[in-house]
Amino acid sequence: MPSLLDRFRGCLLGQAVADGLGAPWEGLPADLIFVKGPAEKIVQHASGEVLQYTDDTQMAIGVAEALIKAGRIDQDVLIQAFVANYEPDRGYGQGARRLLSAVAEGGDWRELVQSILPGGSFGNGGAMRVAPVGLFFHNDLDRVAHEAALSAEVTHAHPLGIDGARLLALAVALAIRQSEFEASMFFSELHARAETEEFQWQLATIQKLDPLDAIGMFGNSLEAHRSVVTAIACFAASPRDYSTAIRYAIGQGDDVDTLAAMAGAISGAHLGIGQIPSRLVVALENDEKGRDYLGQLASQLHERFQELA
Ligand code: RVK
Ligand code: MG
Ligand code: MG
Repeated sequence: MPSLLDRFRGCLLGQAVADGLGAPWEGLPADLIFVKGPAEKIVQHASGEVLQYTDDTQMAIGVAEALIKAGRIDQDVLIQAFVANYEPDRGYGQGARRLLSAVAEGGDWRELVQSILPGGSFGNGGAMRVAPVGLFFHNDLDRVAHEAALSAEVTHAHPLGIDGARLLALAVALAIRQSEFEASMFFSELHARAETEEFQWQLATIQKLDPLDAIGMFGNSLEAHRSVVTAIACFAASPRDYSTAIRYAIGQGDDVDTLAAMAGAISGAHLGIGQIPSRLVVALENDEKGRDYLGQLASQLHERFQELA
């Protein structure tokens, strides 16, 4: 069984690798990925090219850094971490880009988060970056749900954007808590904590299905309610094999960097770093906040977790 530290490493690196595998294909339809890929070949990554992660992982790094600093989600510390790390060419959502640029120029996120997108963003940006919250609070599911919502609120004011983050963080926490994946308990815990009708419906439905059959049912685009349960299903359909979970995610088409990043974070948390193919981990970019940094960040987050436990 992997150690807790291996699971922390598996989660952060599993997300980054999957994000990098999916990134070149983001926005393309599934049939084109099948023709040019296919997903199975993409996951083998024989090309030798460096895997560059995108906004998904860059923001997850910010969440981990903010947790290490404050020991909880302090929303002002978090938004400053996002701004400090922000590199616009990492492929941010349009609303997120406008919000982070405005905060960098002195704007107040509490006002911007309500005004940039009407009713607040329901994008999957709150969910794609939230995995460190699931790691850090995995001993207490109510706390996971609470802190995940706080982490989403700085950029995503819409209830669906927040619920997506809550559920993805809970999926990471449950993936750690279950040494042997057990689908019915996993999905009933998620269902019990979903707060929006849409996610409650999706999680009630998935409990009646084989996860493999459910992957194609709940969408593949960048709205939280069209991607979060899909990514969770990719993990649930392959709980013992990281590459297969990522292949399922990339095979969906459209928002594949994010589907893969979310599935990769859950799978990595469940299986640990030792189960992620090392040829993929070594292909990950290793500049300032690349592979080595992600490994150190996982260790620091684990250390801080132990201090506060
Ligand atoms: C590009 C209307 C809304 C909306 C609302 C739509 C990166 C907008 C990552 C918006 C992920 C988009 C993804 C994304 C993460 C959201 N009314 N439209 N109330 N709420 N939308 O900008 O971080 O790839 O079209 O908040 O959630 O890899 O631009 O960003 O795939 O959803 O972006 O929402 O996006 P944002 P995000
Ligand atoms: Mg992205
Ligand atoms: Mg994306």
